[in-house]
Amino acid sequence: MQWVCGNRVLDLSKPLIMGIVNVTPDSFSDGGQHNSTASAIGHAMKLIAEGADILDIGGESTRPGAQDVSVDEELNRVIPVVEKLAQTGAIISVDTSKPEVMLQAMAAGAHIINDIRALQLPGALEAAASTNAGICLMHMQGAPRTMQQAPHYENLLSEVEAFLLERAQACEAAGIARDRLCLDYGFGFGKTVEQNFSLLANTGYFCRLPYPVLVGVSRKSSLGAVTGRGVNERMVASVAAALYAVQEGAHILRVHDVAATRDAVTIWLATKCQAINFQ
Ligand code: 9MG
Repeated sequence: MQWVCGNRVLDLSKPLIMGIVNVTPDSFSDGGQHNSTASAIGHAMKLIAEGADILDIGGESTRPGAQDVSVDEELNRVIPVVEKLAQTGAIISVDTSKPEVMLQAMAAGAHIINDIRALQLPGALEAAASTNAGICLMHMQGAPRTMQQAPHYENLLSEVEAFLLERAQACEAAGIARDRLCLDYGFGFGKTVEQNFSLLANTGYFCRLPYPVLVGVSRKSSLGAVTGRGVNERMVASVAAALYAVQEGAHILRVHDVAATRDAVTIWLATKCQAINFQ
């Protein structure tokens, strides 16, 4: 399987690692450490050195309860970082729901639009369609500020699947080729702990669809709920959950801890290769 992202074609025969670069002063796991352009760029370079295949640059926190950020503020945070990192040849994803940010990020050299709102804001679908970006469509019930208040599903898997397929069809109807799309069931976005683990356990259910699947479990509160660990102590839990997703067929892992995830995926691949050789 391949994912067409701008002028790049990503080979998905092995899992890819998307490193998270938050340019948000209130980011839940970076504590504002990377809120300046320079420190975000420095952090991104470190993630590349650790083995990131893609960098996901975000200027708006998506944690539960997070406040909205204006278009201008998001542009000020994200665009200088995208411009600089694009010069390095890295594959750049922009984590945004705002059409203006999508357009300016693509003009600045980004390759992927990662939208937790699946291009549902006014003008977002049209903006994305006017570019050649790869698109990640994510499922969320509700909105970040309120999504954890009372998540409810009659049938979790089929409702998430129906939403993702509806958004993919809307994209294709707007002229976005199927090979530019990627789906994400949205671990942590309007789901209980049990629902999150049910989705993770059923990653393969989504991987049977004709789209690549991106999974983002890194440092999320459901991992803390099960392990009792604080946000900065969840690396092992994050890697374990990511590896479960890979074993189920996930194509892209969105992670904070690139080096640890890279090691885990390398061992998983080495083992898988032997399993194939001795069959
Ligand atoms: C921006 N962001 C935060 N968590 C995410 C997740 O799980 N998936 C995607 N695609 N984006 C996310």
